Amino acid sequence: MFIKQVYRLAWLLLLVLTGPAAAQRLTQSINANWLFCKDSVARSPAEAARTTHWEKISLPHTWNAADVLDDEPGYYRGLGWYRRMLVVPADWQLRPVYLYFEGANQEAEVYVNGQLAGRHAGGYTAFSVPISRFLAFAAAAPAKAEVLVRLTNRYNPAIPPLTADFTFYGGLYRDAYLVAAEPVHFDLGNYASAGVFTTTPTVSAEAATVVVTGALTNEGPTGQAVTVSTQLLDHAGRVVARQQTQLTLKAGTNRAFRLALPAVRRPHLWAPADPYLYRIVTQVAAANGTPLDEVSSPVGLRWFRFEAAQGFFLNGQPLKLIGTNRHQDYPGLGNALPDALAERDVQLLKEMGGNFLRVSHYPQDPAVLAACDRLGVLASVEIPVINAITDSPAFFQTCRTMQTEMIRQNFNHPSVVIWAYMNEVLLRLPPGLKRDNAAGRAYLGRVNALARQLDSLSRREDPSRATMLVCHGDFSLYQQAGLLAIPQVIGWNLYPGWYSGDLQGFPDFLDRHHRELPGKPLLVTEYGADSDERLHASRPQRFDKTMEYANRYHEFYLHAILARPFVAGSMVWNLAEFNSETRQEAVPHINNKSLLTGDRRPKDAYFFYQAHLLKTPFLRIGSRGWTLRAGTAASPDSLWCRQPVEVYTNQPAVRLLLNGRDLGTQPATAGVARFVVPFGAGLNQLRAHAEGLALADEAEIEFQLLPVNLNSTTLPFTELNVSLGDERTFTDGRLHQVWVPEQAYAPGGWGYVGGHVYKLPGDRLPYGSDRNVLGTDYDALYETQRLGLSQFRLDVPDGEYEVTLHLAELEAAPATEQLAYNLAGDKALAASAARPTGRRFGVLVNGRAVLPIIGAATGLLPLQACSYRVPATARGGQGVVVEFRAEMGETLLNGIQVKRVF
Ligand code: GCB
Ligand code: CA
Repeated sequence: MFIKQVYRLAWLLLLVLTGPAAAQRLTQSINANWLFCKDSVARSPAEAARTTHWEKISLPHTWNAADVLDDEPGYYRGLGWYRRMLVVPADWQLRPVYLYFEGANQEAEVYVNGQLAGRHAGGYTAFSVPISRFLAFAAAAPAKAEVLVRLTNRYNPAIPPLTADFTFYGGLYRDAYLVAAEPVHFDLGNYASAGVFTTTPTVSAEAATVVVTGALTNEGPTGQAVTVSTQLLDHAGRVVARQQTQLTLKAGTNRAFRLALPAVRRPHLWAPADPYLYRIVTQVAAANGTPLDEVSSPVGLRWFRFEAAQGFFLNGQPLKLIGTNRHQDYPGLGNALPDALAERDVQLLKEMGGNFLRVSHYPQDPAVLAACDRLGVLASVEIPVINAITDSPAFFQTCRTMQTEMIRQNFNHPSVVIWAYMNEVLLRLPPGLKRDNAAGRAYLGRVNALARQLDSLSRREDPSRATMLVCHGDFSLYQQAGLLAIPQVIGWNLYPGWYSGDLQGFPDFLDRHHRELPGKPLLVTEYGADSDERLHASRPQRFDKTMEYANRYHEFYLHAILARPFVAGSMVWNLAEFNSETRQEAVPHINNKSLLTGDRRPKDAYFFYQAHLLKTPFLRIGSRGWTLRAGTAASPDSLWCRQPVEVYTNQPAVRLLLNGRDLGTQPATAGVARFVVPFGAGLNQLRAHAEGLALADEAEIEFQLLPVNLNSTTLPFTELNVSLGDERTFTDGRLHQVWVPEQAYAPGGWGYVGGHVYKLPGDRLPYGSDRNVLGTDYDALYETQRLGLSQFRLDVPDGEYEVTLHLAELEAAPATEQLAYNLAGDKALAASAARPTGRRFGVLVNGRAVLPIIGAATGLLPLQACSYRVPATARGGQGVVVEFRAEMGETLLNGIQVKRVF
């Protein structure tokens, strides 16, 4: 009791001595305790308040986390409402109070106590809303206020992006804050920026100058004399330079200030290898010394330039920029990520050895650039003007506002070296327009006008960074539109050997740029190939989505990039798999041109870059996602199957052991040591190590060994899963099954008899379709098929079996919304527009009719997975024979599973 009282006294004393909680700005997150309702009916806040189905949520939040993954095309793009009570302390009556949102997609109206307090357009930049005048304080009591946010992610022709290959998740998907300032504070009304901007006009190894500019606002009732002071602190917190100035602020005014600090001698420079950060703390204080507001941000002392012939230079040294792009979503969370996941992505890029992040295609969470500053990753940021523009004053205005917000909000990040403003803006000319008709030319002129506005705005806002415009691979179109002359750096998104042509098209394109635009620095802002961890091929082909093709693609591209000094840098598309709701591929709704899976596990290509970029010894066994494999024994009496294993390393050679047995060493060429490993049935333990170094990696691979002769006694037949019309192996980690590619029947073994592989004439796919097959997660299996086959047979021993047939009709009307990213032009689209013709055929298993497969009547619907399982008894050495008898159109089979029961 007594002790408690002493404590209380001590507290009181402390309060009296220090006064009320030190004045200054108070910033507090308000992520908890929101209510949400998805409602496109309510029109007004009053109507919304009457709806009863409010759901408790906390920020960050999106309403599209689930519906972008289901089989129903499209996702909710409409209104959502957020509601929250605020309790504002009584002593805030005289303080300017603001709500601050890091991002809301995409049109927001903020109401406080039923009154409109502010609005914002655009889903990727922050905004703040002054709310003091809507707060009602009764005497000395705290004010209660209800905040209501009306938000919509509907299509709006005045707001970019109009279309794009990613999902426009709706929601208050970043952090939200409540800010209470003192009446005199740094400008909180400047495009939601810090209101204080740091530049480093001259930096060299000998000396660096730092200048702070900004504005002060006096929202109080009387004029005030204030001191603005700034201190540059080194990493240890020592003041290395300071400056201050006195100002008089009339009531209700806003006044600019500028503080040039004395030069810092022999500055510790910022660079990817040593991202040394100073900190700058700028304060405004009253005449009596009471601090009123303070803003602090990182400072990296560095200088850079882009050169057309020699690429990028940092601190006077050439530096090849190598990195990735990043989208802001994560499996299961949509775009509503905690900061930690944003930071982790930058960390993963850094661990790869990357030194550049293209923050694409829109400004992202502030945590991303903060991590770039800290970890030493250079960055470009852009606004989402993608594929096309709207030729309207409103669209142009939104773009200019967004560009201004982006630059001012992210100004103080030393990692940023580029402001960009368009991505592949000529990919989709509006309907009816051609590059050579009058309307088309007029449109190109408007795009040019917008590009010029955004480019000069960026140079005016921030002369210290480069401007960039990012194009797709249609050189002459951008040339014709005059776009290549506008920015300081051109970004090219190049996919030869993926969407079109062959790999050699890539270096050819680079050389063309160098020849025709010798004065224009260039970055390869995108390149990549889809790769589905489940798919593998021994003969990889363009567009087969196997890991092996992607590996080959990256090996070729990186080599071409490194061999050309005029290529300032390159960014892989994309760091991780991301959601694009309209995309139909091996994994529907997912773009998997990436170095990491959605849950951020490394694919081989990630190791490949590590092997090239890391300076410290590195060695990893590849194919981490292919630990369950299958294959046919090398010969009728062998008990192993040879398959490739790659080891990624920056060491000269690698030794590989299989279950302790030495498989010898292989030299590592261009970062890869290649082995052919004789896998036995069951568990195979691999251990790779670099000679003479304590550097090793291990992997366990479970192998399902298939007999050559199905009546083998040394390797008895148990089950077989075959993907028809397919050259790839498909590993299903969930059911722990491996599907092998089809083969023609040979006596003693298994395979199809007759028929041909499904392939659309003129299609870019080597075989199969890339349409979303509904009712399955195994799209890749159903997307390939054999047509016109007469049998599928297996010469299995006598016994009882279970046969499962997998079927899907791939002839279907064209998708209503075509893939945004058909960079190959319209030919491929025409091919996928084949009309369903209908078919009817009978199936017999060992002579017994299963059922006639009659199109829709038996469930064989376009793009719908369908399977039938039947028992089969093999007698008298006949094996299992599945017969297909066509009555109308061709027979078909997408997959077959045969399992021995007895
Ligand atoms: C591009 C786009 C990007 C797409 C990518 C692709 O050129 O800029 O947004 O996601 O290609 O995968 O098609
Ligand atoms: Ca955040």
